[in-house]
Amino acid sequence: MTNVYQFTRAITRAPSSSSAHGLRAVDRGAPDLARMQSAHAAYVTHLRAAGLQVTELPALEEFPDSVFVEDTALCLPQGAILLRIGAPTRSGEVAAMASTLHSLYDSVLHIEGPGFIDGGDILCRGRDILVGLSARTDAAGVAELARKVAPWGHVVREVITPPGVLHFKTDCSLLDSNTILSTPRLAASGCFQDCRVILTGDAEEAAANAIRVNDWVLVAAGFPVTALKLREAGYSVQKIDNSECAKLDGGLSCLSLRF
Ligand code: CIR
Repeated sequence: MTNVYQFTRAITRAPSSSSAHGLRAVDRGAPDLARMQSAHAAYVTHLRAAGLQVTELPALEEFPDSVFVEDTALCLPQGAILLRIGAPTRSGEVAAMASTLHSLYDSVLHIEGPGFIDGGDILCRGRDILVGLSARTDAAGVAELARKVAPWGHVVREVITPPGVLHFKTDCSLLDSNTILSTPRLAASGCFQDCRVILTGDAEEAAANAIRVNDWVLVAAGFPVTALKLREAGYSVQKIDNSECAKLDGGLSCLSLRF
């Protein structure tokens, strides 16, 4: 099994000018498109600086949430799996990702349904894959994923996303094969008992969705306690503006597929 945080490639999609119509649980105003584009460009720059070859896809105006490419697919060393996004307005984003994955992978499977599963609910720890049930991911979706990845040697464990939280990974990130960054509310569910857990700082739950990419941990800017905890634990931290995506309940992991 390859190292869980070492990647050579990523896929991103430019924010669309329809982003103002993106889904959100609470309306804190429309994202500022210019600031979102500039933060997205910085994100891509940091992925490249971390050593990744980045495939940048064009914006899809008909899908306001399509910048959040993570939800469309699961990319594993053995192949990719096109998912079945739980939000009806987003289901067409999966077909829009298919040709790119077919060009990069020999093996591309897809979740056929009737269940639903979003990439934001999937945390890969190498052989073990944790999937959080959420308002977007149901038990049938988890079960189909488990059947699809079993021949590749992966084992899926169904876990719970805290109530009111969009996705499982809204509240956690993998820092290395044995270390998780988590909010206290998710860690309290007991799903990380076999790991070392670094908790986000008080009132810094929005910092939990970070990404470990090779030697770097990319973290949303504005959460100094969590950033300090990560540095003290020995990680190299790169802060990135996530203010506009946060208005659409999106975090840093949502903005790329990494493999
Ligand atoms: C949605 O509600 O689907 C988008 N506004 C945000 C998706 C964030 N994606 C993710 O957490 N993987």
